[in-house]
Amino acid sequence: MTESPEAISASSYKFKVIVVGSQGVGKTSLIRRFVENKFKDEYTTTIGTDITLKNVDVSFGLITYQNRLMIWDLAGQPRYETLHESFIKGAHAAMVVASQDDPESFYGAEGDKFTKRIGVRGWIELVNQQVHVPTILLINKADLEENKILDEEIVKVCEDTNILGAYRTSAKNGLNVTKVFNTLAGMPLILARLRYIRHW
Ligand SMILES: Nc1nc2c(ncn2[C@@H]2O[C@H](COP(=O)(O)OP(=O)(O)OP(=O)(O)O)[C@@H](O)[C@H]2O)c(=O)[nH]1
Ligand SMILES: [Mg+2]
Repeated sequence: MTESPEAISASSYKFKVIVVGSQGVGKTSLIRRFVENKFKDEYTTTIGTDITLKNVDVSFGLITYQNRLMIWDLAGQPRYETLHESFIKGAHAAMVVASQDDPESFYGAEGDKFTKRIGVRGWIELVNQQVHVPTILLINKADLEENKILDEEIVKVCEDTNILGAYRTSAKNGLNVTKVFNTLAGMPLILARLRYIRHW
């Protein structure tokens, strides 16, 4: 079951946001762009899990919430799949990332435990086994000319799953990165406020 975000005060909450997706799609780079506004061309694969904290204010008109985001970044290698359970547990929102120049990161690929890739539908399934949370799909590396993932395919995946929205992003030039994180940061608030409604 999905837990409500932890209230720090009446107008501030602590959320866990998980970022999942195949190896090398840019998960760590997207987080770095959002948190530090920086980008590195060199690739250093994530080992296990990294956690980054970031305060994000979300306003609905006159009401502002000061949220503390705990952004969990999971290594994309299949051999880390045993970590998934503890990684996903307690999440309040999720981002699933694929890369537009790497169709396997979107569709998945058969293989042994070192080479298989689970793709967007596979990641959604893994997340949904444990929590039901607002989920957004990111098709990253939008700055590259090479684009092997059509809009129709993206829409189809979203219609078949619980993905709420999909954005083309670039950690390199910043396209849509802040927008996606800010959008996601507002969503668990809805769940938090629903706790005040009787009979829910
Ligand atoms: N052109 C371009 N390159 C990117 C973008 N995002 C990431 N990269 C590059 O892609 C490579 C992999 O990026 P990472 O952020 O390490 O990917 P990851 O998904 O965290 O990979 P793992 O930790 O191995 O699962 C790096 O060389 C980045 O510089 C982007 O938006 N555009
Ligand atoms: Mg990484």
